[in-house]
Amino acid sequence: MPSEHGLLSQTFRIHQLQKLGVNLDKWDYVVALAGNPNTGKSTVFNSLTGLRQHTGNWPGKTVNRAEGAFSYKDNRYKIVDLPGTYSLLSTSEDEEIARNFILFGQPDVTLIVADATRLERNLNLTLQILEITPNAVLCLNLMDEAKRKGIKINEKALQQRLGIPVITTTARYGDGMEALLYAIEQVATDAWPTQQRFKITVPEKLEESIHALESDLKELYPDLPNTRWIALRLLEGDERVVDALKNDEFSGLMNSFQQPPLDLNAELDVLNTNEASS
Ligand SMILES: Nc1nc2c(ncn2[C@@H]2O[C@H](COP(=O)(O)OP(=O)(O)OP(=O)(O)O)[C@@H](O)[C@H]2O)c(=O)[nH]1
Ligand SMILES: [Mg+2]
Repeated sequence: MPSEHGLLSQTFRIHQLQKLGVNLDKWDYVVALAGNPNTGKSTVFNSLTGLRQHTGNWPGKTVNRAEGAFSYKDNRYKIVDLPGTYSLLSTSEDEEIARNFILFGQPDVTLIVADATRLERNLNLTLQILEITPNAVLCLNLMDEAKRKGIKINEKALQQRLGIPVITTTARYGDGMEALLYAIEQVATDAWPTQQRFKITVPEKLEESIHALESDLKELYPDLPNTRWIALRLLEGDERVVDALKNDEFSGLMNSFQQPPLDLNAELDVLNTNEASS
């Protein structure tokens, strides 16, 4: 039985996912599929979900969204294919969708699909995602291409530095998918050790400013997830985040927490049924 606070944040999260357009039929865990454009995200998505998928648009946007389901061992997973982006910081609609989903949807696992032949560029997005959430898996895809080009990657060292599972795949031929599923399960079920997670250290002065801003944010929005991330963006002058604060967008998100939708109990029933049957 989750604690009262746990239950509240769970119901909040369910509502966030609904607002972000995720169908809540039946799932135990939500996986967000992120990565640079053209790294094989959709290939991985298809390989994991087969025909259990449907497509539409992101709510209020013209950007395509694919959502699918798969099961592994005893758990059911909902997976959402995010738009391909090089960063989560600037101003395109794609980046906003990916960023908002990872930040406010709080997926259980963010699966980052990277092009193994362009690792340096791809790690940029990886680090930005790790700033938001430690619950990630890095999939180094296009390994056939990397081998052909004579690129060797020490994935064990990378795994150690990043503190998340790093799995090599050739999604086009389905290579590495079982290992990928296992890694997703490890992170989703908290079986992956958390003590060595990646942390970006910043100068002490900056840390003080982050703390000051964080406590203001927490006072204004007690349930806002990732206040550290938002404080960092405010200090950088990220226009989107500054605008969100000015336009009281965060407050809108919090309102939905304080006034849960009428069918919330039905959603909780679904959750409880899932818990009971798993
Ligand atoms: N050689 C090779 N090609 C791959 C692999 N995985 C995917 N591809 C190919 O790479 C191309 C892009 O794959 P997608 O799955 O569409 O990539 P994506 O990341 O979804 O692309 P966007 O949604 O446009 O960002 C396709 O032609 C795939 O067949 C792989 O492991 N090896
Ligand atoms: Mg795609």
